[in-house]
Amino acid sequence: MKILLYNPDNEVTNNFMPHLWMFLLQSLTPPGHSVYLVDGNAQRWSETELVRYVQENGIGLVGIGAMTRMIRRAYQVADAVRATGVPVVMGGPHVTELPDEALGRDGGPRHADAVALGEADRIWPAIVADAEQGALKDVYADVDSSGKPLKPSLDDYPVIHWDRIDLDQFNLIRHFPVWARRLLAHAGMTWQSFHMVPIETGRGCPYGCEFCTVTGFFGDSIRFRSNESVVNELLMLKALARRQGGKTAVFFIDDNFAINPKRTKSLLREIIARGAQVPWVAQISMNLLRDEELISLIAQSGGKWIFMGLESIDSENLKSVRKGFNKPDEYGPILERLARHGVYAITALIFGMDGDRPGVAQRTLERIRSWPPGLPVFGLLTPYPATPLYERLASEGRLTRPKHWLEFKPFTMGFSPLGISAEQAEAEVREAWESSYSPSANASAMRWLENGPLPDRIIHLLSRLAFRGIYFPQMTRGQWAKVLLQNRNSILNMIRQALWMRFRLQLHGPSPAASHRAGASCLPSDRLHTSCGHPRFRVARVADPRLAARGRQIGSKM
Ligand code: B12
Ligand code: SF4
Repeated sequence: MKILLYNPDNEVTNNFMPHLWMFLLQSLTPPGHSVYLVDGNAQRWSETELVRYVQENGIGLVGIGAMTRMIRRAYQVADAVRATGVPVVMGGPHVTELPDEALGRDGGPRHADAVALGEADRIWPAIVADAEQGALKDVYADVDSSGKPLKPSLDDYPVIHWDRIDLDQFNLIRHFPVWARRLLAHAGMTWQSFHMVPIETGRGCPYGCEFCTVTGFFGDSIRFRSNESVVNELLMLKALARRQGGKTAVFFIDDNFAINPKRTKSLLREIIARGAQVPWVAQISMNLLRDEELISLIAQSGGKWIFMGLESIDSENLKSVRKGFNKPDEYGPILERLARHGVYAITALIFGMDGDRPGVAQRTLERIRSWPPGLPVFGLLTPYPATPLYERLASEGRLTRPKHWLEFKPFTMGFSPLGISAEQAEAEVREAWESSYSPSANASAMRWLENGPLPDRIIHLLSRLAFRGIYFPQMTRGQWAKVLLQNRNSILNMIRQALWMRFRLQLHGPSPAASHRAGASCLPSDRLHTSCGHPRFRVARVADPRLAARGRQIGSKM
């Protein structure tokens, strides 16, 4: 049977990385079937185009995975496919939380022939077998005889053959503008390809933050892959990049990569010992980053960016969403410690919490400006279905759009906040994005980093330009041209420095900065600069592209 796995586009941004579930299910598909993968973020097909693809390729089963944010789009596609008589199975967090909606058992239309609840690793082969027999059941779930959900062990995690998959469509360099490619080349980064690949090393987070679906979905039991299987995957990717004359970076998509610090350190040590370092990004909660040894291992093993859910700079807010383990007073020192090791942070902040008042953006921005430059992202507190937050707001009668996902509007409140109006909370988010990614904020970040290696700074600038696109539409050439024009001073400055560096190289051979690229280390400078309001460290490590190409089209079809 021919199976199509489809990931709907998110209707807001392009994507910087493929979605792991498709590759995982493909690896878990029993022999004898052909699996086609289409990521709607790369192949922006209309329903008609997708249906044509299904028909022309004789697809017998379509699998669609989606988070809540993409579910409206997922249902549209599913409806169009089902109308042709091809069965659709849906999986992922949203349908796990609301299976009746997808199956039309809540009074609404039916969108799926079957739904897979929770982790589908072990139930996928049965779904495929039933579909082949034309005998799909409504619901598939990995449960024991008493109906209790079973969580797959990751001990026998399948090999995802990235080296056999045509990753060309995921090559982010292809989508870099010419000036950026030249800039990278002048700085010695002459890669033919750059891929960001998702790898999971473990599942689960026991913290149970009120707004998060993870503890409910994966359970609070944490499971890990063996170090060996993760390191082998990294080595495979590294060899692949070498063969292609390119670069691969990895996003460890575990919800909390250091949830068991002992195990994380042992994995990082093994990465270092086996020479499996690639530039990587991971999500780690800030309370786990107090550990200097962990940070040092992160840096040595290739860690470049850590995604941290800081959520709020107010302790009371954090307590109100069960995230009191975040200590706002520690944010600055931890971010500075990371920066001293050449590791920077993507910091997620949420507005609309019960303690927020008008002016929350300004207060938060002031705090952010005192930190080393990172990539802040701002959102509104969002009641995702089946979260404790959803239940609380529903019981308090505060949900204004109880099915906000069916009328998805980015950066729009779904409930009435307590100390601020919904409109004001939305305006605060806008202000925070506007200010954080303004040309002057970008220039200030570049000044802060000016003693760091040039490749680091180029990547940082590209990342800033791309991250802006999470809030402000940046999907067309015209929109990009405007952003580039606005940031021309920072860009020209970087081009000047790249040319100067090349000139010096030709004249004198490798400079100390170039030896950093070769992996030399140096200690943080002891001087503190305050000319632009930030403490400044001399950073020895070199970053490679990671989230730099957010806002590009990628996709997979095999
Ligand atoms: C990586 C990731 C991202 C990436 C996504 C890009 C990418 N290419 O992967 C980035 C960083 C961009 C991202 C952003 C966001 N994310 Co996110 N993300 C994740 C994360 C950490 C990992 C996803 C993953 O690959 N998991 C591993 C795979 C194997 O698990 P899985 O996808 O669930 O798939 C399994 C099952 O669900 C099932 N399955 C899935 N699909 C299908 C399909 C079929 C047919 C079948 C049979 C089975 C099946 O089988 C799989 C194997 O068991 C998850 C948390 C998590 N651990 O899952 C959050 C998560 C998915 N994200 C979440 C959220 C809320 C967001 C944001 C909205 C946050 C925000 N406010 O901005 C944004 C929105 C992004 C966008 N533009 O649309 C929520 C979603 C909750 C929900 N109900 O929708 C999650 C669950 C985290 C959370 N805190 O609750 N995210
Ligand atoms: S620490 Fe992160 S993954 Fe864990 S429950 Fe909280 S928000 Fe979710």
